[in-house]
Amino acid sequence: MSRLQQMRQQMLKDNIDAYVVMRPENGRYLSGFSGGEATLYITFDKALLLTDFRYIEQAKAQAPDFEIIDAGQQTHFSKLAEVGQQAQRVGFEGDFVTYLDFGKLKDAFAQGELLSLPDLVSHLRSVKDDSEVELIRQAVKIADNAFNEVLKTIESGQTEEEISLNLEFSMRRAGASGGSFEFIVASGVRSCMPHGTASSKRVQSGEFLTMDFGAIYQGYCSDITRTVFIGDPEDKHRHIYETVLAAQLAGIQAVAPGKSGKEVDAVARGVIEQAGYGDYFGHGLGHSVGLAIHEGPNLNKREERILKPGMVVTVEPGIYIPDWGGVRIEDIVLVTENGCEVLTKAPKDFIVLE
Ligand SMILES: [Mn+2]
Repeated sequence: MSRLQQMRQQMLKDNIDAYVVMRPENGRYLSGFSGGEATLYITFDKALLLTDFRYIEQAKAQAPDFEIIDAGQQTHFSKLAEVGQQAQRVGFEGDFVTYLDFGKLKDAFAQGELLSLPDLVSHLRSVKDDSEVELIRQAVKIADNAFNEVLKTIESGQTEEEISLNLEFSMRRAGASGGSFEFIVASGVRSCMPHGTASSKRVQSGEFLTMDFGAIYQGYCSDITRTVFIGDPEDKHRHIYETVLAAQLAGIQAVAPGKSGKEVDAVARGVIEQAGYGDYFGHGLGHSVGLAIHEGPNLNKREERILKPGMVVTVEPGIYIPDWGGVRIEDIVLVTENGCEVLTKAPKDFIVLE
């Protein structure tokens, strides 16, 4: 079944006769158009892609199942008012449309009712098809390769920003269109900040170095974290690393269809709690990845949604000790029929650099 057919099936279930897509990832997912600046208007007999002069040719080439409409000098909202005169129950992305745009949508569909259905497309996106999995595999491979390359160049005295830049260069050279988020390169005490983006701090001997980065390949994201040690580790460094690794392996082992996000989270979290570091693991175990770097379902304490084959999630526990440092290890896994396949291949045994 095509994505458009799946979409319409979902619209039937939600009892709506039209849906407006403004989130670029959702538009790309349904239409194939990667230009970003488009509004989709989908009914049971129409699939329209509203864009402007700059993107007409690209949209025609990328979105063959959609009728491409040049909104010209009109806004997408006034065009929607024209094409959507019959619509009675119109779904939209309540988690994306701004307050101002919501007012314009209301004016455009003055005759009908607007329903916030933010999960409609993201629900479809959560299970990846083979072509999507293939692109994610490529994005993961590019990041794995960057880690292996950059590992050879890391030395004390280098700034975190230089390391971040080297990761990006490596991935761009390998075909990535860019990084999938602002990279985290956090060394020494900064490694206790789960989201410490690369700074001008120089890495030194006796420090952990956490690198959390990823590539975008043909629209699809990867996400990997590796923590290495520079210099001579103390027992505590090894112990914290081994604890995080044990939690990560247990988390991966727990990923399977039928499990909820919170069940999987609990398994990895249990390992860290058992070791006495529960208070130092303050974030969720993982999230889904696809056209966006953070998608649902998640793996965390609250996630009730159930994993299904074809979902792609990260498993990324960490321990962060204030004024000391932290460790996080993250892989991407594909949920399969009877468990999961780890897509990330970069080494994750305790790596000690000179
Ligand atoms: Mn992540």
